[in-house]
Formats: sequence, structure tokens, C-alpha cells
Amino acid sequence: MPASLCGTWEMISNVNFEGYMIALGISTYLRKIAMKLKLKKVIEQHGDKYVIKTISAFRTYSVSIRVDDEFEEFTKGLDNRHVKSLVRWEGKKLVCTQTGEKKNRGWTHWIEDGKLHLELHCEGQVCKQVFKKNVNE
Ligand code: VL7
Repeated sequence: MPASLCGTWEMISNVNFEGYMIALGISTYLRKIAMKLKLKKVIEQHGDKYVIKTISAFRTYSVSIRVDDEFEEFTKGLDNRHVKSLVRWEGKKLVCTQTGEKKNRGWTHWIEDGKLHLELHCEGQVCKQVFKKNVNE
């Protein structure tokens, strides 16, 4: 089992979030709000289930997944699309493919140097976020 993704994580960098949001068709108005947010990830594991929460002062998004088990995801409060999502381990990386209207959509999580890394991709855009562990939570 790779290094645990579990915990409370604070965003310390966010590269090309704007490009990723443009690819998702997010309005200029929402992008401006989103760009200012300090995102937090709370990742919990319950048996073979993961819950990943993306928390901000503006909105919170939560998804429950079972590795290797395709599910219907509704990206409520994000781009509000329905996609078919599949999460798998690829070596030490937790990889999600989100099949739907947008091509080449998904994300990858991994731990590197004790930090939580996330790559979000959609069409030609890649957003890279890094989070540091919040040891107080
Ligand atoms: C989820 C947001 C921008 C709409 C609001 C911004 C609110 C806070 O997919 C994601 O995480 C995965 C992997 O950890 C688990 O779901 C990233 C945030 C991306 C895209 C959409 C702007 C409006 C942001 C919820």
C-alpha cells in the first residue's frame, strides 16, 4: 500500500488552475472567486472506501470512491456535469478518469516529500496543486 493520502491538507501551490477551469467552461465570474480560494483537502479512508473533500470558504465538494469500481459522479457546484469516474492505483499514484462530455478529464494524487500532490487535467490543460499536511487536524 503506497504512503497514505489520509489527513487534512492545506494548499501551498496552484499552477494553471485558471486554464483547467477555462477547459471546464467555468464562467469568468466564478473563476475570479475560485482563484482566490485557499483550498483544503480532507481525505479519509474507511475500509476500501475513500472520501475526498475539497473545502473552501466558498464551496465544498465531496466525493466517495471505491478503488476499481466505476461510479456516476455529479460535479455539483463545480462544472455541474455528469461523468463516469473510475479510480485505480497506478503504482504509487491514485488515478481517476472522468469520462463524459469533456475529453481527457481526470486527476492524479500522490505523496512526494511528505506532501500531497494533485494533477487535474481536462482537454489540453493541466493544473498542478501541492498541499502540505496540517498536523493540527
Ligand atoms: C475540485 C474546482 C473549478 C468551479 C467553485 C470553486 C470551488 C472548491 O476534482 C477535484 O478534486 C478531486 C481530487 O482531489 C476530488 O474531487 C478538484 C476542485 C476543482 C474546479 C470549478 C469553480 C467554482 C472549489 C470546491
